[in-house]
Amino acid sequence: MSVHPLHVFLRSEALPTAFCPGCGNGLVAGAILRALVQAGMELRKTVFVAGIGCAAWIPSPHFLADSLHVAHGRAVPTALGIKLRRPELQVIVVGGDGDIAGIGGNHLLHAARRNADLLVIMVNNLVYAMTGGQVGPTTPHGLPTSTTPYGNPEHPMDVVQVVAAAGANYAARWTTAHLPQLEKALVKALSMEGFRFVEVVSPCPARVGGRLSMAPVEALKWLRAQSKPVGQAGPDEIPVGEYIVRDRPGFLRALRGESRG
Ligand SMILES: Cc1ncc(C[n+]2csc(CCOP(=O)(O)OP(=O)(O)O)c2C)c(N)n1
Ligand SMILES: [Mg+2]
Repeated sequence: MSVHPLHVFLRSEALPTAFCPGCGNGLVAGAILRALVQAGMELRKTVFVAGIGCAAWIPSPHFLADSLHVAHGRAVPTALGIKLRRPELQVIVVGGDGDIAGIGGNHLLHAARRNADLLVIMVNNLVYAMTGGQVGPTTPHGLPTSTTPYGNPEHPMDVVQVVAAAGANYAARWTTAHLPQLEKALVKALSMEGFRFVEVVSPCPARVGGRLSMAPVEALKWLRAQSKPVGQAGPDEIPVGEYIVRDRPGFLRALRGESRG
């Protein structure tokens, strides 16, 4: 039997995965590992931090790397603490839309404002999936969820735009139907300092109604057809690409006074 080359980065006891059939989290996991290899990063010099939720299970239990599971929404401040104490480590946060933008939204905002030297990967499946598909900050207007059975009366937040406006060095969105672009974005983000944010729109066939509950291949085709470059996307389309690329000094250099003059 042939063994996939990325197997060296996976904990064998975590396989087969607990993710549902058709979940996008496996695609995101593969993209992260391939990007780390392309960027020449060593897993032993990488620390993953995750809060709570399905997406927060991408690094732990799957990756053969140091990883922390912390309280819901608190991955970003925990990761910043690690980075401040061990600046030589690449610190990567992985989590869901509910964890990162909902429950941890205030941490996200201020880490971006500080340009904290972290890479944050937010898997946006449009709902709080692990707990049953409740409405969240990224749920599209009108989408039925378990807590809005007649359709979401609220409008979603464009988290990438918010993070870019708050002061991040890098902010981009792709989907699980754009894996080469996603990998390229992650490789670029890994080479930069400061706050880097990559959102991945991802299907959840188990907990999301509407189009993302379609059969996996159909859902990916729909995601691809629905995506338009940033600035060209209509109201019901998904803007993909880079929102901001800046080279302001990151938080660590700013603390050392290296950002002045
Ligand atoms: C403080 C706290 N509040 C609520 C929960 C319940 N909870 C566990 S997972 C989860 C949903 C996470 O959603 P998201 O971050 O979008 O990840 P997904 O499961 O969709 O990948 C919630 C609300 C919790 N564990 N802790
Ligand atoms: Mg979610």
